[in-house]
Amino acid sequence: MLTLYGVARSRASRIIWLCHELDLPFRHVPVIQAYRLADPTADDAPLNTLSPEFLRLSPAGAVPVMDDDGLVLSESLACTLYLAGRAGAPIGPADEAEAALMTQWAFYGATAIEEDALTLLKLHRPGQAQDGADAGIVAEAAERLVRPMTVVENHLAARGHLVGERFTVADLNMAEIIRYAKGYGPLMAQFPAITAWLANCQARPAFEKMWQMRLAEPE
Ligand SMILES: N[C@@H](CCC(=O)N[C@@H](CS)C(=O)NCC(=O)O)C(=O)O
Repeated sequence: MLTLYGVARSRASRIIWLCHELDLPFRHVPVIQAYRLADPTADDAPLNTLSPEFLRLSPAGAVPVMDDDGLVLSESLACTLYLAGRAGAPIGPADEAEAALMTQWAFYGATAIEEDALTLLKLHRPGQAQDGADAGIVAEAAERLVRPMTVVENHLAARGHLVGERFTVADLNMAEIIRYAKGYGPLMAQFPAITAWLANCQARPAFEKMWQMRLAEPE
């Protein structure tokens, strides 16, 4: 039995979405990020990323972590690639070449896109006037994103999906990363193929199931 540690309002969302795609049952332990609690060390604090029992499982003190019959794995993208690799096509790889391409896109998303996209999510206030230091940081992050997102845009415009011309874990991982930038209109407007692809990814019933789980959790 797969056990997943991490609230749905974290990168655990990637694994939850994938489990729903694969109809893979899992036990959910909603470990919350310590920084979201006033006093994560208080006696009555919920299980969080600084709780000693969680740190014994994951010394990095970050969610998600999963335990698959004794295999304890952290890093959300390692988790999704592992589960999809075991499941195989259509969501996972049909062969080693596809597996390599799925790994390539996961690394590209994590190293070239995720950090700046997260900056947009954290600092941009959609629909509100923004000035001061945050506005500059947001503008710089968006500027840096143009190059890697153009790579993704051109690939999607030509192929429709990242790997194998079907929805796979490569799309799921990248969609979850690019979701962080979705609220920043001036950037997204430059990428019509990404915008259409992201809408299709998020229209999938498994995404919707994951999203409802997030919404059911406190902000
Ligand atoms: N690269 C890691 C990042 C993990 C990470 O930073 N997780 C955040 C939540 S999404 C966290 O647990 N932060 C804990 C904290 O800062 O207290 C992954 O993809 O799993």
